[in-house]
Amino acid sequence: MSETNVQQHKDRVPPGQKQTESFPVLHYGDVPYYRDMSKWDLRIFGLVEEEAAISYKTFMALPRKLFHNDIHCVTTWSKLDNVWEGVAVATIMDKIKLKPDAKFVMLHAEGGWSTNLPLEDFMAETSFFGIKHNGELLSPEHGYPVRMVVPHLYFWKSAKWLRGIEFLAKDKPGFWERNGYHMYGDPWKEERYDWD
Ligand SMILES: Nc1nc2c(c(=O)[nH]1)N[C@H]1C(S)=C(S)[C@@H](COP(=O)(O)O)O[C@H]1N2
Ligand SMILES: [Mo]
Repeated sequence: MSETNVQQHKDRVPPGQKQTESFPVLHYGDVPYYRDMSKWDLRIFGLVEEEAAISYKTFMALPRKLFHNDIHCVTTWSKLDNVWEGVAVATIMDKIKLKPDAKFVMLHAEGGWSTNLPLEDFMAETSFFGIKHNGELLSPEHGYPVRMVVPHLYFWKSAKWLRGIEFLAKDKPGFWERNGYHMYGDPWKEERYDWD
């Protein structure tokens, strides 16, 4: 389908964005192609009473939910009506006791990439750990086996190949945030770059 035939939903597309039907692949660095999932884990660390590491097997056995959302990339594409299968943030966080000064989160991806967001945004009911997109397991390019999805912020906050969740007292810039992107990234306020 050509872009001109896409059904337009102007009210759902933030300023400066264009609707797309495709699912562009964007990231810095190399795509990890996993062979042995026995070495994969999701680490939970920083300002927690007890650090944790969730194995692939345990993570994949967690209860899942469907999430329906629109996503907005800072490079100006927006993709509406995504259906995801994933694990609610609360499913993991119900088992984690945070220290009282935990106020921010750093998401760590395979290979060292990172992105930061406030605890409140991470804990939002619309944020989740994505495993399937539109009925298919995430491809390696889109973040297999697990990516964060935070649809109310620009899509760069949705870390692909998630491997770590770190709780912090103070906000700290992740990879793109150190390279000029906005610390928060609200698409409705066009918080694209740190001078916006
Ligand atoms: N690990 C990791 N996650 C990442 C990135 C990255 O470079 N590394 N780029 C972000 C950016 S800028 C965008 S727009 C989205 C793109 O996701 P997609 O390739 O599934 O469309 O992933 C985000 N998550
Ligand atoms: Mo992006």
